[in-house]
Amino acid sequence: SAIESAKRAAAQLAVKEHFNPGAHYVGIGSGSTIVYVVEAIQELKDPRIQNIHFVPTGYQSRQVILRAGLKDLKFDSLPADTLIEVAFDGADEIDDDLNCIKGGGACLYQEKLVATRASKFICVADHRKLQPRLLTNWPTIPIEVEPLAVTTVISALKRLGSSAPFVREGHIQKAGPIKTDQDNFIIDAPFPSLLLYTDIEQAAKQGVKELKGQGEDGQWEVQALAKEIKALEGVL
Ligand code: DER
Repeated sequence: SAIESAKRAAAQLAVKEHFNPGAHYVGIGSGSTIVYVVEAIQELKDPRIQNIHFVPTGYQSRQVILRAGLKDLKFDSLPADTLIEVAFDGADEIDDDLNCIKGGGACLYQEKLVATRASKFICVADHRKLQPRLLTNWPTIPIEVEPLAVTTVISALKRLGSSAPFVREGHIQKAGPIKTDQDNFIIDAPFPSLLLYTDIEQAAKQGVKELKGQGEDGQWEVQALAKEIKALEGVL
């Protein structure tokens, strides 16, 4: 399909530009796009690849590495103070500043562990994932939660403005909640599309312009609005 070929093309470009066959440690993410990344690495047919330790980000990721005949290394076996040269992974949505929504595949915990230990994080995705702001196509923020903490986290998310956070269920493939590779639950928290600071700034400038047109009262309002923007700057 067109989407699969877009994923494959993105993976081949990512490997061509950012994969070094002489690397010692390479992170491998989870999901379907990452399969094309590993295929592209194999297609290089560079013998040095057999000396690389590929660090998985969960059970499925490790299966992709092993099925390709590559060497895997558990994250906690990485020598201390050693960085993974590059980590490849997918995402559910990405904005122009490369902020990502991760966790559609419920592997975000180890994905973020590996990403934080990598010198370079390469997000591989087809065009559907790139949006001007997050929560456009992907309406929820996935969060990994210890089962004991579910009710606490749900009420905290509601206070943060999430309309109806819910525990991800297996539905037809599993009765009840799904469990992550760490034996935790996933809460999917719906949030309205993220307001960018520039949105607020734009609205404030527009507001000031309109108020200035209202003479004396407008001036007072302008000061009040300026105070509000200052307060917002503290929050954002
Ligand atoms: O869970 C994640 O963040 C994964 O990277 C995943 O959602 C991306 O999956 P895909 O490559 O199958 O879209």
